Amino acid sequence: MKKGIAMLLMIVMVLSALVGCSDGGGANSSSETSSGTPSQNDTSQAEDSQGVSEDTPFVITTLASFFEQEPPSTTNNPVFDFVQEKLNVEIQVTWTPNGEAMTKFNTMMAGDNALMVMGGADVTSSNYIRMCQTGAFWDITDIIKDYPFITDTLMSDVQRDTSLTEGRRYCIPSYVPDARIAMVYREDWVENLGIELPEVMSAQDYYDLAKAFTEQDPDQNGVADTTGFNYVDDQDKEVNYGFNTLAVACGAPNRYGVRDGKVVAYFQTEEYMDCLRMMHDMYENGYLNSEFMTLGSGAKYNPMLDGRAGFMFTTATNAVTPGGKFDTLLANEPDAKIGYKMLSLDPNGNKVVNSNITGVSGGNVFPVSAVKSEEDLRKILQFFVDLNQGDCAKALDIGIEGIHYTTNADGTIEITDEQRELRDADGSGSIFANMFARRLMADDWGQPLSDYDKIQQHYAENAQYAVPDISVGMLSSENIQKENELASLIYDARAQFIMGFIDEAAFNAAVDTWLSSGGQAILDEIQANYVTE
Ligand SMILES: [Ca+2]
Repeated sequence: MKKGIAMLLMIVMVLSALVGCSDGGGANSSSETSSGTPSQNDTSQAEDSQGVSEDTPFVITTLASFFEQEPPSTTNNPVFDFVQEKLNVEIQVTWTPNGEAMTKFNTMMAGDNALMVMGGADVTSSNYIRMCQTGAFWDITDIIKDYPFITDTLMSDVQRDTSLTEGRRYCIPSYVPDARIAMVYREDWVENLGIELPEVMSAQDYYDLAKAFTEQDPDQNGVADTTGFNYVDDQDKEVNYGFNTLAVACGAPNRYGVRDGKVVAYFQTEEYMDCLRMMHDMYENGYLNSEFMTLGSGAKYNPMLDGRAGFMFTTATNAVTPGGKFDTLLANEPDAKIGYKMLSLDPNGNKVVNSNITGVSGGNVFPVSAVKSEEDLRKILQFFVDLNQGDCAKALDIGIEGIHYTTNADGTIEITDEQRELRDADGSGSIFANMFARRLMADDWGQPLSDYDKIQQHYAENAQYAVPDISVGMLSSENIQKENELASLIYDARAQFIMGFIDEAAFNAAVDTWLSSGGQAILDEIQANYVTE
């Protein structure tokens, strides 16, 4: 573990050193305007050419989404100003709330209002696939080979493949960590019960914890008023967090996998049935919350927030306190402690993490109607590279020296509370959070790491254990639509089995119906595309 972090930091530092070189300056090179002089260092390809430095700024129009109430300010934003000046670009942003990004994307594309860099692409949607097929976007499959930094550093291993459409690259996916789902749990309850949790949790360990949290009065109020597992099944969205994490811990694939050379759906495997039986057992014994079918996305944390439940599977950064998802619990129960564990141990002794269900969540595409030439396309790609290296990377990660941080004599970075707040308030911290392709986490500039940063490090460390959904990027739009149509067959059967309404024979009958109603064609298509990869 320690060794892993050390190794990671080393890699980050080596990268930083390389970046320092290509930037042609020292660690603290000046923040004045781009010199315009190409780097002296000629060790690699097009990436070092600083291709966007000419006298007139290169204009990049973009659709970007924001997560807060208001988009980050683009005026008097020190980081936004710094990047534009340094790289000699003018960025014209059209903002959209994150929840509306895909709609906005589709509306703008349909209305012929495309911008040069469009965010919000949903690579699994049939609409998007059709746009690719009809030539709406630049096919960057070959061009991107000149920018290995983008494919190596700005994409996860899983996303590199899953963001392709019919084998071609149109999209640079947003960097969603391959591994980010964890068991988030009541650490204080574990302490109350004197339980020693293993670092890597087997399915049986999850079961035992759910049982102990239900039966042993972990909140020590003398009343049997707790449930172990805060399970949520709002069908196709959050199901991958809870059920799929346990399924993967039981040794099942993540939605689709390969058995004896054949692509199968996970509900065709014995390991899936092991998981299903365990879930039913937990339901029968009250180790999981009985209202799991009705916990919509707004209510999914409620059993834990109310202090009734002990753990759930969710994004690990939700465990950060304060600022994560459990602040209201902490407000009511100041002694509550939230912990997380990311790794599961499957029956074969492999460390595994359930990866996110779609593999790709949004990304940048380049409409041919807005990017007029390959030269312009290359300028944009080079900008993506430059934005994530050297002084720009540092500005994105920690802001501007003297405004957002101070460098100590020993090279470490000091950030006061006021500076941290200013970086939030002036938009510097969030301006590039969701606009263009970016690195997963901040480089090591000697800055203090927040709890959030530390979890991001675990994401990177654990990516190697991610169990991806192999179907992403492998299906035609027709079959994606078909898959959505058929989904309720399995979701319903699963829920009914967990609640004891149907037996295994009935569950298997639902699987057979799925296969004969189009499911087999889905498996065949994944098989054909997967094997030729
Ligand atoms: Ca109790």
